[in-house]
Amino acid sequence: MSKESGNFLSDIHDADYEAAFLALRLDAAGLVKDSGRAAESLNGRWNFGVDWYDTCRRAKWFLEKTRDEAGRPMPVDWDWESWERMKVPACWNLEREELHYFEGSGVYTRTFRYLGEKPGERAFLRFEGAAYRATVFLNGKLLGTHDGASTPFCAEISGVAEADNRIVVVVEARRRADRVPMDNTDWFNYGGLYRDVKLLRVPSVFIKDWFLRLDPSDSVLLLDLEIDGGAGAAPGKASGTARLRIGELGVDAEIAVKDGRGTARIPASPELWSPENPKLYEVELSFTSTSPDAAGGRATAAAGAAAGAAVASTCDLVRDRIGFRRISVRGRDILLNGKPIFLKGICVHEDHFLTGKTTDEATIRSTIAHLRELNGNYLRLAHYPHDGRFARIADEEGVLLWAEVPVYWAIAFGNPATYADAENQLSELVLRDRNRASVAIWSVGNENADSDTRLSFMSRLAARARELDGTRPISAACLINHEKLAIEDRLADHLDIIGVNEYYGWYDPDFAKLPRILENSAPDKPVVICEFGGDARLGDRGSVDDLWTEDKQARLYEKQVEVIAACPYIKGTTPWILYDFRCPRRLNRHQELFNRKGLIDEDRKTKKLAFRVMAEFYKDR
Ligand code: GCB
Repeated sequence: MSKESGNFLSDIHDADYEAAFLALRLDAAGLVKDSGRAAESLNGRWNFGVDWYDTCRRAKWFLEKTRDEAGRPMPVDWDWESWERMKVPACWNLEREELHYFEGSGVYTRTFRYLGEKPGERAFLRFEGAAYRATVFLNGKLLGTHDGASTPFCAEISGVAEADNRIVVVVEARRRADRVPMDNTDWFNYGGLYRDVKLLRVPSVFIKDWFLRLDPSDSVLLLDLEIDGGAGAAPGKASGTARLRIGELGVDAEIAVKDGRGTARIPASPELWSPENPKLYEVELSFTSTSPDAAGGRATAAAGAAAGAAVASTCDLVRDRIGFRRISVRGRDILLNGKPIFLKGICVHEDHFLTGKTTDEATIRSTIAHLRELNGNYLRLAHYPHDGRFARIADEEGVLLWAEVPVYWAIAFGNPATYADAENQLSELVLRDRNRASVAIWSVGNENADSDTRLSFMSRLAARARELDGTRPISAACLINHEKLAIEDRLADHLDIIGVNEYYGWYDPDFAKLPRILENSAPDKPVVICEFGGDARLGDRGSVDDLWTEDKQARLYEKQVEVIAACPYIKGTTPWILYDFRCPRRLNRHQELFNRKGLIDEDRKTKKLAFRVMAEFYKDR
């Protein structure tokens, strides 16, 4: 139906209704670092409507138009306040039985008050995770659309926010072949606003991003910072002086900022962070603008009266606790602070049987406690960015992390939009976590067949990761070339550490292939085995040859660690996986919709026999 026709009704006839929402993107370019900022939480019980036909966006409910031009009431199909309440954060799938497999659109809405506190104040909404696509509206205005289920994004509300505000977020959770991940994964597709939603207040000119780390080869701290230029100035054009203070290190350095950017090399000899000594320093970064209009005309309506009043000379100040360490690769070794290290790890999904991908500090700490019982020092956070608190807590606890983007299995490698999505998710992950000492490795994907389009897609991602962070090794979980029986993948040329998934003794019952493969291969880089394992249902016992039993799983682990221990170039292992996790592909009587490869049951408490095998292996390394 043509839009020109006189009887075209956009609410029902516009098949291309989504284009306008996609034209305004919320992505890595708009991410505001929230470390050290007082945020106000917008969590709680929001009103929620299951919008299976996506009518909120089609019929523009967010405009809240209830009267015609002449002021006559019109019938509308929404009724925010009478809608049921939905917890935020939460995966909707686990909040209502009838939503267990729901993958459509859900409309979340709530009101909040916002009174600007300071002259020139600006405000942002920050979403830590919305699965998969979120379109955000405030007071009827489109703020933008974000893609990607597991990374944070921000939307500026300055100028749009009033004293009383209505926020509407349409979250759409479809699995699609062109998404990252695509429609087929070995985990559950949770939907909703399942991580924290926050309100950030910042000065007119503010520190948008900063990256502080130790030079890989010198006693020097490297700092890059980005200042948002604020009102009146073209974005990114702020000039002034930043000041970095680390009292305990005697660091007090001034950094010139020009056109919104500053970089510095600051001599310092910090005590190095490591799993044995997770030393963190209190860091303070401030910025004072020399731009004439730092107080800004971009005041919110509520702060408007105060705009133009005198500004304090310090425009912005943020704090964080940061560890300094070096992680590198030399030949076939992985070096932490210059010394070879064996990464004693395990994979973990975010999935929790009660809360899905919604997590909390206690859950993260108990995961780390289980890692310690395994005598481990390292976790692979599979297969997507986990909650941002994970790396913060790992910083404190002294746990090394592999952080990954969901470039999983058969992504649409030839599709430029899919690449843009993957690159954006990677950028949001790196921008969120690159000040975290615990994050040791960025991974650009998992188990992708070695094709030309995949090579070009993933090598570009590896290059992008290096561009955002030149201080950490890049890896990916690759497959064995099962025809040649060798570790062989063209992507390895673009990686610093070769990750390998292998399931000898399970999917391929011929375990004898594994030692042959390791002998056949001569990698010039360190290899980490980032998956091996097999399923066992807790409490199901049998002979070591009986599939699905704890006994078979434990024997498989014994054989695996024996072969791995004898291989000179394997420098770490993360068996699959710490906990059983929900998985719609797993339909046999042992699995019952869970992947049962956990060393611990889905209850996240009860250990299977193989747990001890792994703990023994790590004890002596
Ligand atoms: C793999 C995948 C992982 C699966 C696992 C399995 O290779 O990387 O996502 O869950 O195997 O259990 O099959």
